[in-house]
This record gives sequence, C-alpha cells and structure tokens, in this order.
Amino acid sequence: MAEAETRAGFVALIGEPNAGKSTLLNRMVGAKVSIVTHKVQTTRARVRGVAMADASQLIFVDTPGLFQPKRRLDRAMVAAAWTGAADADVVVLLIEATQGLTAGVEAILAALDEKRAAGQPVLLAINKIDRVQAENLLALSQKMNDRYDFDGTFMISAEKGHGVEDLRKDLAARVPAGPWLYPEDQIADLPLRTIAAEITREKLTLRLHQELPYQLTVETENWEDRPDGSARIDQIIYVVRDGHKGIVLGKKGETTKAVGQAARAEMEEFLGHRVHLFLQVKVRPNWQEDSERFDAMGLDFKDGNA
Ligand SMILES: Nc1nc2c(ncn2[C@@H]2O[C@H](COP(=O)(O)OP(=O)(O)OP(=O)(O)O)[C@@H](O)[C@H]2O)c(=O)[nH]1
Ligand SMILES: [Mg+2]
Repeated sequence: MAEAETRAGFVALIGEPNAGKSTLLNRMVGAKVSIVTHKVQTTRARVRGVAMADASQLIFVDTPGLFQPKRRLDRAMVAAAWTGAADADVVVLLIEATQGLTAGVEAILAALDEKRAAGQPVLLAINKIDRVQAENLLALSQKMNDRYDFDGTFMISAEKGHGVEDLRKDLAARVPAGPWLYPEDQIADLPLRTIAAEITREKLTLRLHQELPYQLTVETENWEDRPDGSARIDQIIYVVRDGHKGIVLGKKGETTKAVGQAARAEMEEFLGHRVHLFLQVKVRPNWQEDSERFDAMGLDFKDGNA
C-alpha cells in the first residue's frame, strides 16, 4: 500500500492582543511553547510550534497581537506579526467571541488584503466560545463574513479545546504537498535559552501589576549543562528605572524569589531535568532603544523605526 502523501506548511495565527493566539498554538502543539497571560501584548516575537495532523505537518506561527503601535518595541512587534502572516501558507485570524467585531479587528481586516500574499487563504477562528451564548455566535459569524471574504469560519475554545480538531483537519488539507520540514519529535523552533527567558517573563508578568511587565525584558545570559544532568541558568531582568528594580525584587527579594521558583519549576518540566536558576535585575533605562535587546527577543530593531 502506498504511504499517505505528506504535506507541510506554515499557519500564521494573527489577531488583537489577548485573542488567544498563544493558547491555540500550545493546544495545537500539545505542549506549552508560547507564554500565556491574561494581559495584552504578552507575545513579543514570532514563536513557531510544530504540530502533526495525520500525514500533514503544521508549523504554527504565533505572532504578537496587532494594535496601534506607539513605541519602537511596539512597532517592531507589529511588524513581526505582519511578516509572520505574509510568509505563511495559511492565515488564521482569531477574534474573541466576547468582543466581536471591534475597532481593532476592523483595522486588521482593513490591512489584511494589503499585507497578505496573493491567493493566501484566510480563515476566521472565533475564540472563547465557552464564554458566550450560541445564538450570539451565529450572528457574529454572519457579520464577520459579510465584512470579509474568509475561506472558512471556525468556532473554537482554544482553552477548552472545542472546535480545535475541526480547524486542525481543515488546515491539514490546506497546506501544500511536500516533505515535512521538521523532525517528527520537534515541537518548537525557538532556542532553549529564549524559551527559558520567556518562561521567566511570563511569571513576572503574572505577578507584577500595571505597566511594569511592558517595561521589562528577560535574557538568558548563561546556560551551563552540568555533568549530573542538571543545568545552571543565569538570567538578567532588564528594567528601565531604579524604582522598578525595587518592585521586581520585592521586600527582601521575595518577589524575585517567588518568580524564580515558579519559573524554575516550569523549566524543569519543559526540559525534563533539574534546573538551578539565578536571576539578576539590572537597570537599563534605554533597553527599548537597544538593538542587542531586540536581537535577543527575535525582533528586528529597524522594524521599530518610526
Ligand atoms: N475563556 C477562555 N479564555 C481563553 C481562551 N483562549 C485564551 N483564553 C485566555 O485569554 C487570555 C489571553 O490568551 P493568550 O493566548 O495569551 O492571548 P494572545 O492572543 O496570545 O495574546 P498576546 O500575546 O498578548 O497578543 C489568557 O488569559 C487565556 O487563558 C478560551 O478559549 N476561552
Ligand atoms: Mg500571545
């Protein structure tokens, strides 16, 4: 019997901040490769996760949320998202069922035709359906399809998993025929150092209030695999002000300690071995104007030019 024809392709997940793109990527991959928080603008650069669907390999590209950028970092994030979309075989636009056709979604639709590649299919995924009544969903689906010519519409809950398999099946048939692009056991295309830095940034974002999470970045400075199978990971948390350093550290360093414990536990689960994590907080007032920091994040500094 002939083997099933293999297929492989890139699927970009785009949408407003907080739509649930990273949650969907993680669900498709079956592991947490992209960080998730209840706050907007969590994802800062493209994150690739690899998922299988029968004989198709789907490389999901999680992107930063699309919004009106003001700062250099914001502009670079939004540019990274559009590049991710333009390079993909299929685009999936996620919107929140609870929010509907917002001004932000309207702006994305207005830009989509200009940014998408010719003939590139665009699917609509209405997410967070676990939070709305079914009758409202049908009306929203109608409204969205009146507004834009989508190649398909899916009602999903990325968090609970509803509808996700239907979307996966559809995507499996849409990506082009061809050999798989990644080894079968690979789930992410992101350096481990970056994943480790992202885990710490997630724990900081969950723990810190207000604007602070948007003004810090985390980098893995050193990674040493030890003979006993454990790893020593040294990371730097860059903040913009002395006052922020105090908040990130907390009283007697208790905030950094709690963040470090949570991050270490998750790194150990991801890596499957013990981790010794050392966090240091540094004040760097202009890190958001620092091209090295953008490189470390996987962003293009020039994309941030006004
Ligand atoms: N109720 C519900 N919540 C969801 C669902 N999907 C995602 N969320 C929540 O929505 C919030 C944002 O999810 P993310 O996956 O970080 O969203 P994102 O689109 O990646 O956000 P950015 O990276 O900021 O652009 C988190 O609190 C998720 O737990 C869903 O299907 N139902
Ligand atoms: Mg995200």
